[in-house]
Amino acid sequence: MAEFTLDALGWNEWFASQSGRCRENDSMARVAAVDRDQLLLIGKPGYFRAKLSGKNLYESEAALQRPCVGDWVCAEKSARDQFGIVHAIFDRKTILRRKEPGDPVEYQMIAANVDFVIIVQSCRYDFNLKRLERYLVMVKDGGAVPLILLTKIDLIAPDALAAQINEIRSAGITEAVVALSNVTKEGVDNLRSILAPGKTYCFVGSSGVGKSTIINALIGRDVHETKDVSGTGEGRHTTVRRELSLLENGAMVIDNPGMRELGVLGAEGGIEASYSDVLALASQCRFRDCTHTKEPGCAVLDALDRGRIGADHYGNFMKLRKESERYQMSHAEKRKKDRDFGRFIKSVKKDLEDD
Ligand SMILES: Nc1nc2c(ncn2[C@@H]2O[C@H](COP(=O)(O)OP(=O)(O)OP(=O)(O)O)[C@@H](O)[C@H]2O)c(=O)[nH]1
Ligand SMILES: [Mg+2]
Ligand SMILES: [Zn+2]
Repeated sequence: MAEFTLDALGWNEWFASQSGRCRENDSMARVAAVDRDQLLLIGKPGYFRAKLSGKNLYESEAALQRPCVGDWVCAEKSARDQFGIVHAIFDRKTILRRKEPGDPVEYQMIAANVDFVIIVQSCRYDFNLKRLERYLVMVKDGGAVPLILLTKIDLIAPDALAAQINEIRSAGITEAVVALSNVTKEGVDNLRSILAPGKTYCFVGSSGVGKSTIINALIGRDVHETKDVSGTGEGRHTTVRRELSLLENGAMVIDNPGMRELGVLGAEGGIEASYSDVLALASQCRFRDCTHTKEPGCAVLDALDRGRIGADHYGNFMKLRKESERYQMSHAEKRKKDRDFGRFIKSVKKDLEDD
């Protein structure tokens, strides 16, 4: 099994100053992936599986405090154990988190301790300045450095690409922009050359923009599944979990599911920009919970009747709205499960104390 130095995995002074929280038999390791209560860690001896210690489970009921990809942890693992035990999580140097849809505002961790976040947009279907600006805010908010990656340049003319870059610069955005094609490979070496050993790069962006494809190209083999996009250029959420991988040159990359999967739709996605006319109308409906299908006083249906908005536009809006609602519902159900699980843990703890 490969051996690693902690420095190669991104260890630095920030974490070293906290190493006092590890126990005698613990060693330091980094979270490469999270699968429910199981963690894939990478440390000096290489990759190994681990679980949270019981004590850590109670303390980390808040989603943001649970270990996520990129975290540094103290873990105890002897050769005969199948799983290591995580005793502590280091304070994060940077965080990447996104707002959950809903009120009050809640956050979901995307990754921890990433140095750079590569914001990916496909210049053919996905390019959107407003969304790019929101991503930039999200990245800077957590302390990482943003980079901008435009993919699929094989699908547009060079002057159209130049116009997009010009649009980015005109908006006062000064971050590095790399443009590439995974088909012709133009620009791939350019991206590779800016990835530094020991640094961690997290790729974010809509589904189908080519995140996994470019990461596979950087790794040199297909470890991340990719899939064709539909005719409309809409992705299909091929990647379902976050995973940190090591490149040959020593840089680390984290793949992510497309942001739609994470529920950006509605809150931060294109729906707002593309349907601002319908949303403005919807705010004038008589009922606050109007579904715009049959209610009296519905401003959206009224505009549809008068031909002020097209039937296609209305249909697409309703389709997206349904999709977004389905996501929010499943999200609420998931949270309920998390709460029930928290109660279960508490009751077990209480039983133990009562004994
Ligand atoms: N023409 C063209 N197609 C590309 C390019 N990069 C990726 N694709 C294709 O776009 C599709 C989606 O690519 P993925 O890498 O799966 O996209 P993703 O961003 O990982 O998507 P999620 O995992 O759903 O978030 C695949 O069919 C790729 O072959 C490119 O530069 N040009
Ligand atoms: Mg993917
Ligand atoms: Zn309405």
